[in-house]
Amino acid sequence: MRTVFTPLHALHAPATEFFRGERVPCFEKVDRARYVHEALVARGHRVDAPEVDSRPVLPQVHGERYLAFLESAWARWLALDPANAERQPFPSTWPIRTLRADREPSEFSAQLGVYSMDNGTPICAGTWDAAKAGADAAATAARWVSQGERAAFVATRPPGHHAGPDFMGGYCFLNNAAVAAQALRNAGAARVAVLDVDYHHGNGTQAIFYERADVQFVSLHGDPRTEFPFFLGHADEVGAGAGQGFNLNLPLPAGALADAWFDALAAGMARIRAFGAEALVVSLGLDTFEHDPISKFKLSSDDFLRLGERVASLDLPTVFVLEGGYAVEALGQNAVNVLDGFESA
Ligand code: OKS
Ligand code: ZN
Repeated sequence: MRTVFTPLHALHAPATEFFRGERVPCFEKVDRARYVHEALVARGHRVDAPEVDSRPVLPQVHGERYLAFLESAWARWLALDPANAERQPFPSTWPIRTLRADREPSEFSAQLGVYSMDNGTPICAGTWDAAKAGADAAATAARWVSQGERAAFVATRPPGHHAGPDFMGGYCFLNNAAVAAQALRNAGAARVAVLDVDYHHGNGTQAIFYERADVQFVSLHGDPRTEFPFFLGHADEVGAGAGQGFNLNLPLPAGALADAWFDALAAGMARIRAFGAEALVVSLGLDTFEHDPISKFKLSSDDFLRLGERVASLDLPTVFVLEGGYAVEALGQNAVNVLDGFESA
């Protein structure tokens, strides 16, 4: 399969995140993409650098104010104190119920609260450049597929599916899957489906397309009553306005086994067929793996071959975008298994 990768992902390398009240090394680490890249090369998949600038697409899926904030965030953090070069900014105040989000404060960390859904998404010096390179990679894969490639895989990090119209969260900054879907629309696909198979609900992707009928969002994920992102991903979220009926959430209990997961996948795929999608984006989280350190589904490495086979049966031009997956040493094998399953079908 044609795949797109850039070493610029390594510019995003924050040191720590908060976990159970402590600072711990980030789960979303540089090595993730390194292992995936190595496995792609070892398996003989063609790997190219991004060759499309996603800038024209970004404001179609994110607000300009958010984009400007994200691009300038590190420089503004440094401007507060040169010693901040050795520190990571985290939000500490959020405009939740009864507080006003419509009067944006000028203070940096307050703005960080406006543009973040959590304190789990650390920014560092290279975050913008890495995230932008990832969005460029997604736009590149979309171009290849719209020009006739059957499928392409985006081996990128940081991930994207929690990043919403105007906020970061869940390790995500720019929504790569949304960029790919929008780029496919721009290239002429009348209807695009996004199938999100990450363990976590893709709240950002859902939010971006929630009122649109041209991009369908279908997600299987751990039930938000117990799993991140907690505040979106329920079965009664079906889309709104023109988008009503074009959003499908299939939450499963934490601990769900592969059989139940594949039943939900079949239900989601039936809805994609009924929608009449002309192109498909798969938000390919691999944190459904049985040995993932932060998730609770039970897919085996062989199940990822089956996933690839099932997705191929939709018979659509397909862009795979890497999302989560933190069992780092198995990540390459699991990613390649999806691609090999797809190509064998
Ligand atoms: C705790 C981190 C919460 C989990 C983030 C999940 C990221 C992910 N602060 N999304 O698909 O894999
Ligand atoms: Zn995830």
